[in-house]
Amino acid sequence: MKLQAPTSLRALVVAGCVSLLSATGIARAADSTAPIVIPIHNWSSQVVMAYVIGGMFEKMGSNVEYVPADSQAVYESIRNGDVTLSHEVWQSTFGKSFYNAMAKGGVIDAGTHSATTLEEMGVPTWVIEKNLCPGLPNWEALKDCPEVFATADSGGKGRWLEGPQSWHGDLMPERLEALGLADTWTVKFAGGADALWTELASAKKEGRGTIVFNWTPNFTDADGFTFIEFPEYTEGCRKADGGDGSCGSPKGWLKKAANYKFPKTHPAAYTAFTKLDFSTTQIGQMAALVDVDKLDHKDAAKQWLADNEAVWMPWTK
Ligand code: TMO
Repeated sequence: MKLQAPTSLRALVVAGCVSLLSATGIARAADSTAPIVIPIHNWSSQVVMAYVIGGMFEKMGSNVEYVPADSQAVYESIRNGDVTLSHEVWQSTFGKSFYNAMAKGGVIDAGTHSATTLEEMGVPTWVIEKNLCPGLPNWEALKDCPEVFATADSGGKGRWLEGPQSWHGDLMPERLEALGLADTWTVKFAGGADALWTELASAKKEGRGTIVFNWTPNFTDADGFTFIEFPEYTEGCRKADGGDGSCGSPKGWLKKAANYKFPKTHPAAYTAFTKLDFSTTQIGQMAALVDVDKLDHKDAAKQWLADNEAVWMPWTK
């Protein structure tokens, strides 16, 4: 009996405090001052977008840190909390690593951009207009024109210039094998994305056919780039997924990922991150600021933020 009075009194005081807090709005926790860690990878739109998103978070009062990160291993880093988020999860190259990390626990899906994606081998459209390999963009045309795409380093075979091997490993060499093209075609890996753009420029200057890995959204959307049409992608068709590898890349999604604690530690920034949504045109422009206009990534992001307040401000509200 004696114990009841203080207990109910305490309950009353607690209830009073709660209602006072919610009445004044103090109950909503502010975002942590701990830095939001944003990864930096090795293609232009991703780097510009990292600084665009970081700039937006800073405008909201958050602290931000940027870390260079491997674009496959980053999902494990997000899972264990070393990295807070990923803002460009491309289905073809990173879907598997993303879902593997999600299945282990610690990574959440923070939404999908409006832009749809394709990451595929292709040719500058003028190669098709000049009819350098009749039948392109159908892949079967490649059977009859490897010599058109031979280079000094390709041993007489036609060459595919792939991106850096860190993006998707042996996907393309496995595809050449699976399609029965490996006797007459070979894959060379570029050291970085810039080597792809240099190759496109020099091939054009020399009027020489070239096949390079590329993707959309990208700055090349505006130049005329045509992706080769391979046998359609189906779930599990790749060698790495147990298939025979004789398929092209998916017409895919572009997602956002986050560590599962991000909504709790930074509720306002997380909410803005879930609302954030870029279109094909916007992502192509971010890449073009660097690869066409030659701004550095940070300046490109500053310019994008200044020119597009009407786009990103509403996400922060
Ligand atoms: C991941 N990437 C857009 C370079 O294909």
